[in-house]
Amino acid sequence: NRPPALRRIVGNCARSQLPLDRPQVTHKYKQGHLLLVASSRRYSGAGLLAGLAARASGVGMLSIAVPESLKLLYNGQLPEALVVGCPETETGAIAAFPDELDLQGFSAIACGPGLTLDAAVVPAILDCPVPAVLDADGLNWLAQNGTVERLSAREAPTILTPHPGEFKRLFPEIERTAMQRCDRVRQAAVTTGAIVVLKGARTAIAHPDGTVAFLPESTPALARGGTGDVLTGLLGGLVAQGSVGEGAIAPLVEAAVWWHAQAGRLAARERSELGVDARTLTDYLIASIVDL
Ligand code: NPW
Ligand code: AMP
Ligand code: MG
Repeated sequence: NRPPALRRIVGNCARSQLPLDRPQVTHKYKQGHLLLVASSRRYSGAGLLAGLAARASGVGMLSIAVPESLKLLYNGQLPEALVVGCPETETGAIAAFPDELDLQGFSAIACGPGLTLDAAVVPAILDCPVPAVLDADGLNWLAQNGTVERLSAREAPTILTPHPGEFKRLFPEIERTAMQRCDRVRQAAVTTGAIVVLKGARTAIAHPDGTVAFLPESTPALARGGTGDVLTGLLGGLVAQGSVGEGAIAPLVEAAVWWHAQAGRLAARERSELGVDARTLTDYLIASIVDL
C-alpha cells in the first residue's frame, strides 16, 4: 500500500489541513511562534510581504528579524509583530542575530526573502533544531556553501522553496540530467532529506520518501514580484502552528501551496489578472478560505 509516486493536490483535502478550528483552551504561544528572517536595505519590502502573509496564517506569535535600520518601518507596517532589529553590514544586510535572541525558542523559522548574499545568519538557522523554511537568499547561500551536506545534517524538518532559477543554482548536477521536472525535484528531496517545493505554473512538492505532489490549478497572475515572498511567510506561519500540534508538517506544506494559489485565483476573478500584486494577494488569503 505505498502511496502513489505522483499525486495531485486536491482542494478540499488541502483546506482540511489548515488550522481552522482552534481548541477552546489555548493561548498565543500554543498557536506557534514564527521567526521570519528577511530583508535588507536593498529589498526592504520582501519581509513585509512575507510578514503580511504570516499574519494571515493565524500563527499565535510572529517575530521578524530585520536589519536595525528597518525596525521603524516594520513596526509601522506590522504592529502585531515583534520586530527584532539586527546588527547590519555596510550594505544594509543582517550581519548577525542579537546575542539575546534564542532561536530554539521558536516553533519554526522562515528565512530568505530579500536578505541578499551579504547576510550572515543562515548557518545559525541550519544548526538550530527547529523546522526551517528556506527561500530566496537562504537558498542562494546554500548553493554557495554545500547544499546536500548542510541539509542532510539537519535535525529538524527543512522546507526549500526554490523557483526554477534557484533550483538550478542549488542542484546543478540534478539539473544537468535529462530527467523530467518531477523526477528532478524528487531526487532533490531524497538526497537532501528536505521537502522541496519547486515553484512555477504547476508547483511540485517532493518529500524525502520520494513521493511528489503537484498543484494542478493556479493562475499566471502570480507571475509577479513578491508573490514568492508571500508563500514563504504563509508556509512559515503554518509550519509554526503544525510543529506545536500533533499533526505532521508535510501536509501543511501542500496546504500552503494550495492556499497561496487559491488566493491568487480569487483575486484574479475579482480584480482581473492585472490586479494581483503581491500585497493584494495577502489581502485575499483569508477571503479565499472562508468563501468556499
Ligand atoms: P532566466 O531569466 O529564466 O534565465 P533571482 P529574484 C530565473 C527579493 N525580492 N521560472 C530567471 O532566470 C527576493 O526575495 C524582493 C524560470 C531569473 O533571471 C530575493 O531575495 C522584493 N526561471 C531577491 O529579490 C520583490 C525563473 O531566476 C532569475 C523563474 C532576488 O529574487 C521581488 C532571477 O532569480 C523579490 O521577491 C521562474 N518562475 N523565476 C521586494 N519588494 O523587496 C526566476 N527565474 O536572481 O533569484 O531573483 O527571484 O527576483
Ligand atoms: P518567486 O519567483 O519566488 O517570487 O515565486 C513566484 C510565485 O508565483 C511562486 O509561488 C510560483 O509558483 C508562482 N508563479 C509564478 N509563475 C506562475 C504561473 N505562470 N502560474 C502560476 N503560478 C506562478
Ligand atoms: Mg522568490
